[in-house]
Amino acid sequence: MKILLVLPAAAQLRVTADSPRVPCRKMLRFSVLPLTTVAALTPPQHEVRICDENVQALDLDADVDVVGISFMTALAPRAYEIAAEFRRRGKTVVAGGYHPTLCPREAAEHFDTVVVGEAENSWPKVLADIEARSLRPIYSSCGPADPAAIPQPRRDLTVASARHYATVNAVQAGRGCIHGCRYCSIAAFHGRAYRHRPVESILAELEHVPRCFMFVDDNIIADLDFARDLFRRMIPLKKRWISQCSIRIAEDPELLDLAHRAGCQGLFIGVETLSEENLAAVGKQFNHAADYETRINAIRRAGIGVQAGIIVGMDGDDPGVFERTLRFLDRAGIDAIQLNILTPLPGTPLFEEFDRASRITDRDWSHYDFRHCVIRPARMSAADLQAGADWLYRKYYSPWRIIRRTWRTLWQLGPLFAMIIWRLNWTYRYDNLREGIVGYNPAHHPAQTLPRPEGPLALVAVAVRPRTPMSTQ
Ligand code: B12
Ligand code: SF4
Repeated sequence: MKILLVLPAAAQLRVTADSPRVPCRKMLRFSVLPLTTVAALTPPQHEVRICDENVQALDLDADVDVVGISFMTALAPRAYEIAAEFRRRGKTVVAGGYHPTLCPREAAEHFDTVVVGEAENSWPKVLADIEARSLRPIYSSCGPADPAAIPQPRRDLTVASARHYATVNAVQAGRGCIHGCRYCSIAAFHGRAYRHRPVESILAELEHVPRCFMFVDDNIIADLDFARDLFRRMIPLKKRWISQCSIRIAEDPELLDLAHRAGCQGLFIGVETLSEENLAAVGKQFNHAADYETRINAIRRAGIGVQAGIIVGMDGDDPGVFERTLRFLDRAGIDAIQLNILTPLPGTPLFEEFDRASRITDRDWSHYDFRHCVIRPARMSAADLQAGADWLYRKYYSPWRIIRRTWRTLWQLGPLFAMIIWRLNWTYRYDNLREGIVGYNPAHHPAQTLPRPEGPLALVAVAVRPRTPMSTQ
């Protein structure tokens, strides 16, 4: 059979036949592993192609028999649109990934079949059943996949489009996480457990991966003994990589040193919030707000850059949270942030909690991209949460802050990392401008409401916006 595997993209980021230019945000594009992994699990008698709508227009009239679509919650509406188009053309459409796993019944309304969980245990069976015309509506992975069975991805399928990504060289050392943060889909998908691949298999894969790559693990230090063993054995390979992990790496100087010597250049770390009350409410007590600066310094002193994940809109957040967070970020020596508005993703304990309390105000999944307020916050209005988050993002990525941060990074971590941080920071700024992010600081302007212009007008709006008199910039 001819199989097409698709990653849908949000409307503002999508490449189409009418708008073929790939948006200039290479630094924020990485890993097509969901597709290249499923491709690698496809028995060899089938022909596989992939399409990531972020970089390539989707051909709805493609000559294929089966279309597999991988999607997270924010992309579910687009995935359903694509599925409908292909079904209209007589193709068999299969759903997989985070959203179909956590909302299988909803996905089943739009697809011929839904693969719940990891593809390792079910994808070959799905294809065999399609050929035998005995397809079932839902296939559930019978238990977690054996990590030793995770295949090397089909990297050959990404060669043509690789130039549009920060890196397509993504490697997965393990899946899941030992923690159970209430807002996180990882525990909802994998259970509160971490399974890693055999170190030998990872090292064998790394032989075929260029010098610079990314571990897409959500918490690469979830199993400390494994992490130590992996890092130690990676030292002779002289690779350079980035990954994600909890801030607890800073508690272990030996592990930090090993990570650095193994080639770790930067880590995405879930700092999330400066409030202990918030941390307790979302089950993230292993973060200690009082220690953030010391720990971030320890990581950077080890020669590793830090991008922080920040969440605003938790129940302990009042309108002062945006300015407090900005001041902390200015002090803390963080190289970049990803700012998220608290979003209860379906399937997580947080979703149950907000749903029970009737605090979910928007069920348009395309707004579940962590940039839209979809809840009724506890200590401010939804409009203030949206505006405050926009304001914080815009201020953090203001030109002079970017220059100051890059200078500090150059001084502390050297020219290569400084160059990456420079490009990453400007990409975030460009993204914000393109999306027309303006906002205001609700602590000073509780009654003010500014529109969120879209398209090219957004650039003009940002350029001519009135400066807020109490602005910290
Ligand atoms: C790299 C990454 C990205 C990249 C690329 C995404 C991509 N699709 O490749 C980028 C930077 C673009 C990205 C963006 C976002 N991401 Co992201 N991302 C990841 C990350 C870290 C790794 C993805 C990956 O490569 N996984 C490796 C593959 C092999 O694993 P997998 O996807 O689970 O695939 C297996 C199964 O799910 C299944 N499967 C998957 N697809 C398919 C398809 C078919 C047909 C079949 C049969 C099976 C199948 O089989 C696979 C093998 O077993 C994941 C976390 C994670 N561990 O997966 C988060 C994750 C997917 N992202 C998430 C989120 C929330 C986002 C954002 C919305 C917000 C944000 N702040 O990051 C934005 C989206 C913005 C937008 N509007 O587009 C959430 C999704 C949760 C949810 N319920 O929707 C995750 C799970 C992170 C988390 N901690 O919760 N992300
Ligand atoms: S530590 Fe990170 S990956 Fe693990 S459950 Fe918490 S948010 Fe999710």
